[in-house]
Amino acid sequence: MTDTRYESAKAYYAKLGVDTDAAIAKLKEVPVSLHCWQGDDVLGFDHEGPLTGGIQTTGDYPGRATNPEQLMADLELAISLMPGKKKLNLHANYAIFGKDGFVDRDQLEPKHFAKWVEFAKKHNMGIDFNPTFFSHDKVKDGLTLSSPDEETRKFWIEHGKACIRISEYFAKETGIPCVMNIWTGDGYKDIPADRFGPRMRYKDSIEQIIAEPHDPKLVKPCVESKVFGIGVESYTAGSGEFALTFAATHDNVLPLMDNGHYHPTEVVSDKIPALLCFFPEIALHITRPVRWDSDHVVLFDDETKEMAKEIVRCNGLNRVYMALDYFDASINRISAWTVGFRSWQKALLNALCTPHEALKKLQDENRLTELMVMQEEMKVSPFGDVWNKYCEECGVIADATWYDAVAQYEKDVLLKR
Ligand code: RNT
Ligand code: ZN
Repeated sequence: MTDTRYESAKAYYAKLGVDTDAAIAKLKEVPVSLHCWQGDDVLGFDHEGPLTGGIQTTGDYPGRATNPEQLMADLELAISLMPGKKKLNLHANYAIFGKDGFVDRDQLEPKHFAKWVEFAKKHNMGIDFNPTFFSHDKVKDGLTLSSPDEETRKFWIEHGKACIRISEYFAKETGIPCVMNIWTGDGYKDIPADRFGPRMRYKDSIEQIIAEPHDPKLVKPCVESKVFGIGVESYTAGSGEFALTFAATHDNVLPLMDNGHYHPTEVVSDKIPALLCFFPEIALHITRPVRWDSDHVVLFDDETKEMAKEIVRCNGLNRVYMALDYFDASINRISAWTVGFRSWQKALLNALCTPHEALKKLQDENRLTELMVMQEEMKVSPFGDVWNKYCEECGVIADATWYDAVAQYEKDVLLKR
């Protein structure tokens, strides 16, 4: 059944100049970073207490993972339902303290992540990493790397440096470069009296962090910008201009765009080709903002498709590090992971099955009426048959019945937590 349908879809695409076999083969090689933090509402294992720092999860669906074993078990089920190549995205607050006991974030060492390395190796994944500048009592007055309090700032700089060392350890262990992303929620709720000072301190702090010795082929530091956060509506130190200019003026630092971090009518799909004109490599956080940076589960929607198309048609699949970043606590978390990852896989496959050359030609010849007709035609292409074939080749269930395994696990495991 899949085969006949796939053969007919393949013929449809071939007429447009698209080789669906090649699209499928290509996508199997493209890593997408899966964030560990959807599984436990971004809480991690290094502190008691709520998620703070301008980000929020909402909902109290049962079954949240509360320890490393649970989180790994949940991840394992999610991964088994996702086609394609995965990387694991960890946050520093997911450190696993063994018998030597707890250390604070400025003292973290590779050994605190050894279990994660084991997990990643078992699943053939590289690892990406994030220092955690939130949910901690040393966030002073909402500030970390931009704090006017030198002791506070120093603590967080040391945390960043420790994370560079851990990132290099991940890269060496897995043989795959580690993308290390710096995001802080530093900012002010109301009109600040000094916008320059915090940014100069933020700049100096990140410079000190990246001065920690590392091989730029193994560790890829990124700076993630944000327009505002909950409780820091008026000013964020790491604004768009700040992060972009920082990356542009420092060797081997990548800008990271999170598509929830801009004004609602701005689109990251348009920013991707702009940045690729200048940066050898860039990084993305893929999320779904609903009215604000709400971090809803990624769906196969128009802007998601458009971002994937830009990456593909800029020939940027090996220049853009793609990571998912969302957290929904109101639905089954394993399903949230799976739906989001599968949606981004669909978007990439859809992009790889788009006749970009033919469409560009229409644009360059100013045949914009026909361009519109073709773009609309592509929306009803037999893409689903290519998707089914891709899932089949990856050994995962193509249709929505993958959810049966999640429902069963919810009953057997999650509801008993
Ligand atoms: C917050 C940023 C940041 C976080 C993660 C948990 O708005 O998007 O990337 O979501 O670090
Ligand atoms: Zn993000």
